[in-house]
Amino acid sequence: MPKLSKVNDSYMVQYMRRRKHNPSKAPSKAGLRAVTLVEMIIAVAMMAIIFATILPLFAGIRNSWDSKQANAEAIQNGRVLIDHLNRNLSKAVRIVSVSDSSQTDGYIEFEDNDSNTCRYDIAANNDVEFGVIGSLSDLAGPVSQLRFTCYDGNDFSHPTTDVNSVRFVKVQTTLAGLGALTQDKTFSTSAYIRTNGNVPRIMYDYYTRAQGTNVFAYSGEHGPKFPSDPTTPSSQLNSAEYDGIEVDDGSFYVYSVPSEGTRGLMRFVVQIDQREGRVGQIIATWTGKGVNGHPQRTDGASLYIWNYDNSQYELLQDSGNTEAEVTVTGTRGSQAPSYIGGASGNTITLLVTSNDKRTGWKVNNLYTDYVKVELSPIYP
Ligand SMILES: [Ca+2]
Repeated sequence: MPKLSKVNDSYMVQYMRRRKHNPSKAPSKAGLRAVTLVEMIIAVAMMAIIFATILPLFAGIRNSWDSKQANAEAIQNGRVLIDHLNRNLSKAVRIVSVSDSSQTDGYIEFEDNDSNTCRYDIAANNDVEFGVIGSLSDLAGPVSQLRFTCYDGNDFSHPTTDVNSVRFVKVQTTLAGLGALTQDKTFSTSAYIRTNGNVPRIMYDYYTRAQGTNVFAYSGEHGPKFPSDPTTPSSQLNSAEYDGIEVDDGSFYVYSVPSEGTRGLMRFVVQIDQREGRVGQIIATWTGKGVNGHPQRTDGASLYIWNYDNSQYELLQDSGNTEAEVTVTGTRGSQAPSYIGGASGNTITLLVTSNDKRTGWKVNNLYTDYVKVELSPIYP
């Protein structure tokens, strides 16, 4: 006990003495506060530096997360879209219409199993839309590209938009990046068209049909480029003359325009065996040449088809100014039944005219080598 109190006493006494003799060295209240502030300022400054270093890291992590999510979403969108295209195109019965392979905002129309005509295209909001024509709805997007490239069954190097020869469709679409965080992503797929290959064209010409019975040809001259009725000219070819237009062989039926100021005309009338509602397409082809002997007159010939609904000829193709033998051709698709008519309701009428009139004694000859009409049937 005395020992302890002695020790305590001595410490206490020493402290008090020190304080008494040297008061400035003793810790005061004010001194304690000053030290804490400095420490706090230093601490705050250090924290600011640390946060300044760490925060961008957090932002980076968050950006990376967001971009991964957006990219994943884009890939998901793309896969769903491509799967949709592939599934539906593979079930197409026939292609009705398709955009050129160079078109980046392309479209395709096709007939499905239920005879609905469906369509893929890019909507106004840049989404890909799909549905039966007249009621399309958005599938996925936005896309910056939707491109259809079609081929026939034998040639995969030259794209075609001839819907009757399309057997294979390639689709390419690019989903636009969602904001600055993602990149554009391009997806592609392809599909074989099942049944177009089983739809051969039905061909009518002057070799396979009965001349003067269900296929007719007439020649004559005319001032204007084409008549306003489907019965001019009316002078039918004889048997020897028909021989010239049976086969595409360089032997011709030649109509030589007899009068000054007129053109040569040939009218071809083909009676078909199909009902007009079963005709998907009419493809008319004429091979021959128009030769005008006058140097200032135009050579060549033009092919027309009679529209039975509008009662007028429509130009299919003009050969241009050439004396050479040419093939002019033209197709009528969705409105094909308008070009089938006549008394028996099964007639297609074509007209070929010289591109220019006869002048003076210079010859104006219309040579016909071959004519045919092909039909793409629609099967039930
Ligand atoms: Ca011939």
